[in-house]
Amino acid sequence: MPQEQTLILFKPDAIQRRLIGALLSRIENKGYKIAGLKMLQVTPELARKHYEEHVEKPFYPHLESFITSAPVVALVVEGPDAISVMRTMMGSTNGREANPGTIRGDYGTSRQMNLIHGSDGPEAAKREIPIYFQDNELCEYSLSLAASLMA
Ligand code: YYY
Ligand code: MG
Repeated sequence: MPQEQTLILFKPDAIQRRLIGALLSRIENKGYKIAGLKMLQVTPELARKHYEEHVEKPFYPHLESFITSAPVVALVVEGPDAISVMRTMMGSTNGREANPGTIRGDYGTSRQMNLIHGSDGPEAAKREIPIYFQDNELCEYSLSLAASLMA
């Protein structure tokens, strides 16, 4: 059961819809630790770095204009199997296909405005976290025993 860190973004639609608290609660209720947290405006340059593998795809211009349209909240979420468990909690990319009970399944019907980003594997997490966070912006701390048991 590896302790992992994953990069999570609450996308512009989540902020516009005032869902920061609701989405953060799901992560905290699950028992994961927040190791980093900030609000920022994604620039086109940052978007191209983050979505490197999608830059040449036909949907990329729309993705870039969406992700740069308003601020996002970036988080580093830490805990056992955090990368894959967060992906499961997010649900499928398209809100119409995402299962009820998942974030995308519960809050939206869009493929593009799908509320949340999460690293899709260990390689991606390792690449994406430093795009958004300097080392000194991440906090190391222990959770109390009760909170750790939840994780
Ligand atoms: O990892 P995930 O966010 O679930 O999907 P990706 O395939 O990595 O695509 C990144 C992002 O791009 C997706 O969250 C929505 C958007 N997108 C799109 O607008 N149209 C597509 N056909 C595919 C993806
Ligand atoms: Mg992806």
